[in-house]
Amino acid sequence: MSEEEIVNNEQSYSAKNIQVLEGLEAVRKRPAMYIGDTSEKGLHHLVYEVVDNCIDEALAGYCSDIKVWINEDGSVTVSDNGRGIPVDMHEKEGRSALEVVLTVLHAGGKFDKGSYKVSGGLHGVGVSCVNALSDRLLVQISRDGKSYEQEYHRGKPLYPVKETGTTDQTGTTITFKPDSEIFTTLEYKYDILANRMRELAYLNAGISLTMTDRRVKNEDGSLKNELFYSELGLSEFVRFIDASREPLIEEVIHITTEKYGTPVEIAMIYNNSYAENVHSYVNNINTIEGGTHLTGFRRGLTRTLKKYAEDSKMLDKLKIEISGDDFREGLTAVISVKVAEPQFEGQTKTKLGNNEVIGVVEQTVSEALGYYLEEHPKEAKVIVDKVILAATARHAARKARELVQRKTPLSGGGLPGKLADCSSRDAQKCEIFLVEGDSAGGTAKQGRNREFQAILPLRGKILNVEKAMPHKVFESEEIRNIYTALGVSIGTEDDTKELNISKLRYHKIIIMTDADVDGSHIDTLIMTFFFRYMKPLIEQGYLYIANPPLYLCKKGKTEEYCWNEAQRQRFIEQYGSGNENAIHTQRYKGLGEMNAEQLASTTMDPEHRILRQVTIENAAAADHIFSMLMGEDVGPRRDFIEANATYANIDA
Ligand code: 0RA
Repeated sequence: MSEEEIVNNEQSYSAKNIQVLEGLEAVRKRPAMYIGDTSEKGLHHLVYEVVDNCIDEALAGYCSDIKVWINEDGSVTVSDNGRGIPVDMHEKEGRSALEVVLTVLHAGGKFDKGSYKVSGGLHGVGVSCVNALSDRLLVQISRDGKSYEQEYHRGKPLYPVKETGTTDQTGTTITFKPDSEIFTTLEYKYDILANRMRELAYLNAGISLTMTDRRVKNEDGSLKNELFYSELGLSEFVRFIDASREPLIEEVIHITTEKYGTPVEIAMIYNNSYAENVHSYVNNINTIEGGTHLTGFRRGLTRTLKKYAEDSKMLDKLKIEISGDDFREGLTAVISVKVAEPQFEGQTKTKLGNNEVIGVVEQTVSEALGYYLEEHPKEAKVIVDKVILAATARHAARKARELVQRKTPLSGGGLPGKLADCSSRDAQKCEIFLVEGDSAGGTAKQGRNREFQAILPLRGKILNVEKAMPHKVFESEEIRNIYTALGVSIGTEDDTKELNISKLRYHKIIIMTDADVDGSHIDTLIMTFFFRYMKPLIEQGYLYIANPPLYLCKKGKTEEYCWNEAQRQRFIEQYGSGNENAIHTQRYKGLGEMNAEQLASTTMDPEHRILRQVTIENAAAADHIFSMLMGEDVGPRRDFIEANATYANIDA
């Protein structure tokens, strides 16, 4: 359809079609409107957008293999073995269908009649957006025995589609280099992309996704490379998330149906932890704010388990009420629905709004889980026992929690004795350092800017919340101090686990520990606590890790702090003419080895420090990792911190 036709056709005069009229110039003018933002997130979003189109091709039944490469020059290649985007001439437009798909907003699915787009990126913007935001894009098509290609610069074709040879394959390969005029960073992170590929593999059983990093060689000379493929889909996803947890039932409960035309897939298992780990997806998009599918799941679960427990007289002796939360303690589940016309709501547009989906999922769960419980009385008893245990523990936790709430300052009083508070009351400007040990805490107190920096020393290792019952967590003095100091409270009258952060006293919460193995373990313990008990603070970007230097290098009067070996080598080059022995290196093992002034200038002062922000790119992957980290192995723990705490001099 030509642009003119759209204008003249009253029927198609919808907001969606008006957008079709906009050229790609609109995307370049307001990129954030189309891909969320122009930072690291948006940069990676470009890849998801292209891959989602390949997934659509796979879900339509035409594609089995998707490959992604990060190239040496920073570009990315996404390749599939689908039908290939059509290249035939579009008579009225006077250009190829391929060019239309790549240069017209929302034109991606125009040829796909009948089948609705189940995948599609968060904003469903299509590959034309990726094209608009790329300095260079090359598309290569194999179709009808021939190969074709076309190149673009910032969305504009450099030449018409050209035939390049013959082939017996079919498929689409897109290579693009994001535009430095648009993005604030151009560096692709392997782990971020790999996490998404893994997620997509679990969500779409039977599709293989390969990820290769051409920038990184393994020891044997091969390129860093992983294949993500799942035969069993969500049940394997649940196994992956719970890899380090102890299951209470042997088999994952796996439901796959289509109800009133809506495909629903659910996998769930109970483990012996106290955490609820329910992840939900709509059209392969992680709905981190939940929505109607999650509501339906919870209702179905509560109703079915409660009815089963009552009917089998297992609750007769129980004197306390069971709440909805109790049915989900130790539950790990993934819910994936495909909705033809999803309505996304909420702050980050990741909350499903379609009301009809509540009933769809609730009925699905009720029927399938009801049937499962009848068929598996042994497992059913284990699950109900776990629910009863959760209800009992919740009553104990409530008492401990009330203790926390009483101590939470209502009007500025009652702060923990160990807290050295700052004088400003403007939370946006205020920071709190959670410092390992009283001695480093003392140094930090001396070195801080007391106007806006507060210090809370923590005694050594805080409780491992991954292993402790919730009421034990609330009984821990160190943890109560964190709640009280931050001004954060939990669970009011209705006895939920809802976190109240409206009175948060600091917008930067900075974990500051020694730069050694123990320190990194403490970082992880504290991050785990925040992940499980104060997740919104991480989601809103309030949690950071301080980054103390590893060395102080000296040559005569010249001194320089170094954060890594490369920086130290550079100092040796510059001031010792490459001679290691001409340089004096002081290795800092702990914060305590620095005096107040050194600690302040290297690690605390916003002018000079480097903070690492803790982010959750992928909640399911983080879940897997946090449960894994709590084991004895130090290796993966460090890797995690490196990969997930983004380095950024956020003060600069
Ligand atoms: C438009 C129409 C058809 C397929 C595609 C686009 C398509 C797009 C992408 C993007 C990445 N991989 C892709 N594979 C296919 C239908 C083609 C037909 O009817 O033969």
